Amino acid sequence: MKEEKLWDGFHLGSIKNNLKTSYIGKKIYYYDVTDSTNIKAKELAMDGEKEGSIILAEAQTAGRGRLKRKWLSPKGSNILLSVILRPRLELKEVFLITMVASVAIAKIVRSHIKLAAEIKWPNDIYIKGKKVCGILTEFNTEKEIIDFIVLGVGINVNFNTAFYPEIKEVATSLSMEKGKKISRNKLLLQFLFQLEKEYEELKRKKVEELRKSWCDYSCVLGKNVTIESFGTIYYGKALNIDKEGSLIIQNKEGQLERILSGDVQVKSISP
Ligand code: BT5
Repeated sequence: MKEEKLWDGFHLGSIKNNLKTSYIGKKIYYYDVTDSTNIKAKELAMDGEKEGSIILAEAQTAGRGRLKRKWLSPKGSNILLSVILRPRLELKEVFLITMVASVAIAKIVRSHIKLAAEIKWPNDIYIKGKKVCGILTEFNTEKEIIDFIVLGVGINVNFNTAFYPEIKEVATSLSMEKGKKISRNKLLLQFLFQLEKEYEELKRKKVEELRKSWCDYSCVLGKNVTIESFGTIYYGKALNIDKEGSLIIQNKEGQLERILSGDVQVKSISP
């Protein structure tokens, strides 16, 4: 009798053969288990690793989100990835990289998986009100200039979140939404291709186009929101996002407030 395989690892040979990028993903550091792909990527970047190299893992023992939060992912189910980038950006422009990744993910999920992915400010991708992907952009600076950026991406692909009480009410996966298993290999190839495309556009200074795509996919703009940002609660209508990624909201008194980062709850759809 054939032994049933519990999970299928990434097929690196096939990924390399089918990769349609010029530099993103050309070099892959692949781990069965690691602490965090972002930690590994930072170490490599500090040692001078080239732009475009990626760190891919089947499981993480210290997968992380913002503010020391945990990122959960059972072995071999999802995409756990970090990309080393070396853009010429100023510190205040770093959010553009999160925008590039968000737009790339929303586009591929919409066009290839045919699910209505939306971007939830500042760093999530949602489907039908549940989180399917989180992005963690980290960086090191040298003399006020960005030396490298580590773009960490966790996409729930074949993850049955129902078994994880901590997140089951708020998280979903592509397979849960689609009702069938999704190929991680194909999705990874599609993501790397789209990421390079969007990143190249950014290098050509197409910031306004990027911002427009981001706004088109946003599930926050135009809605009444509650935002918790570093211990302060803000209420208002989300109006826009500026070039630096701050969310502009209009409070009840009609004043505009600019919020750098935080956790959003969408309250209701505005007329
Ligand atoms: C994020 O943080 O959403 C960024 C997550 C980035 C993870 C990737 S995986 C590859 C790379 N290596 C790393 O170590 N990290 C990156 P944040 O917005 O702070 O959201 C974290 C919160 O999301 C947690 O506190 C949970 O509530 C929830 N969460 C944890 N795991 C989740 C999952 N798999 N799907 C959906 N939500 C999850």
